[in-house]
Amino acid sequence: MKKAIITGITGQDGAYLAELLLKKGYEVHGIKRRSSLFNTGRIDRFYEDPHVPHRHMILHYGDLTDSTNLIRIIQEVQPDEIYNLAAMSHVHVSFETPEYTANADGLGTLRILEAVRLLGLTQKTRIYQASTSELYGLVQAVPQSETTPFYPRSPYAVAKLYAYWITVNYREAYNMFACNGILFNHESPLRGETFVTRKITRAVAKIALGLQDTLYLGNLDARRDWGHAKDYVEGMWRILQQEKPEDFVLATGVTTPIRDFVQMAFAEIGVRVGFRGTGEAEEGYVIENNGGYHVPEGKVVVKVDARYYRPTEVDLLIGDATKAKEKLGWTPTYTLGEMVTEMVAADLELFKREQLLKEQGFRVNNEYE
Ligand code: NDP
Ligand code: GDR
Repeated sequence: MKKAIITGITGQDGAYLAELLLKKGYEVHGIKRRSSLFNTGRIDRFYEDPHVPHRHMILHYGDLTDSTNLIRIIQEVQPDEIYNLAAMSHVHVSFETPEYTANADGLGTLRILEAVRLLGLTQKTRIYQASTSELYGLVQAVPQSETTPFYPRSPYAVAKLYAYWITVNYREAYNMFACNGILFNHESPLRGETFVTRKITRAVAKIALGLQDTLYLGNLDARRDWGHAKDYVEGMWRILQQEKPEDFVLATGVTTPIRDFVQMAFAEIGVRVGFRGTGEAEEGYVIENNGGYHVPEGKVVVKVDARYYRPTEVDLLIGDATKAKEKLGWTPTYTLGEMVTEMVAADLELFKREQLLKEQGFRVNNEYE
């Protein structure tokens, strides 16, 4: 039975990847941070209690900023594969916490590579590094592929640039099987609530149910190449099954402005949204409502709030995943439309459940005084 360690197992990708590896018969070891609240909501579905004999999924407390702890876990597990997904992954927040981001996202990767080297596992353990399309930053050329120059535009991206190159360096210096997946944005119903797609689908669901009035967003002009996380974790696994360690772009090749994502999400509840005005004065309003929800025509549902602008922005991402298609046989299976449908439906269900609980007199979200 193969053993894999997943750092960041409690995150969006960690959850989908753990499920995939369990299905493939792996023993999965997840590293999770201690938190004052449970942070295992995304993996509870397939989590196994420590009292279950012959478990296939085991959680370890750990943190990418603590090398002794990483060395101990890697020594204990002797993994065949490590997927380094843990990171302070929010681009905007990285401007507020640049030093921590460099530590966790940049040096954290070094700590994993160095642990594997010090433990003499260089010829046993394969390492996947979660690199990102944010490396391309200020547009140099499109579509972006493995050979497009990098120009990072945030503390997050700069930290990930270090992680990218230290992975390449350890591969070349110590003959390690260490690979970068340069993944373009990927989303799902499990996406963190403050990333733009999930922020939009949650707001659409809440506006439909009368639980929210307005959705405040930042730059509506930015364009992203959005895929589905389920497809992308399959790509991560394939990257580590190659004969030779190499770096790969995973992307859909389709780019969409934030504004269009908003319109697609509202269309899911039968509401057609139009935009008027420019810059900070731009707003989205209801042109037509053919759905069953009470969202009156003319109502302003989207406003721009400059607090969500970033000091430096990545304007356009569109990926070229030809290499992954040719060498890994990887192509995305979800269209953006299918993903938006799934995300809005999931958030509608979430908030309908919350509404029902409230109507029945139950507290939700720890509403204690
Ligand atoms: P999430 O933010 O959903 O998950 C991040 C995970 O990292 C969480 O489990 C989090 O724990 C954990 N984590 C954060 N800091 C530390 C730390 N110091 N020590 C240990 N664990 C830590 O990210 P995604 O699942 O979306 O992304 C996975 C990886 O892929 C990240 O590295 C991200 O930067 C990268 N990436 C993501 C893309 C995307 O579009 N989703 C695209 C390209 C790259 P907790 O739950 O406790 O917060
Ligand atoms: P990104 O994702 O920065 O691409 O990083 P995010 O969803 O945060 O932003 C995408 C674009 O939307 C614009 N935007 C807003 N973003 C947020 N979060 N909130 C808003 O209100 C808002 N309004 C407009 C942003 O300016 C940006 O242009 C994600 C993360 O998962 C990274 O970890 C990963 O490396 C990259 O994707 C690929």
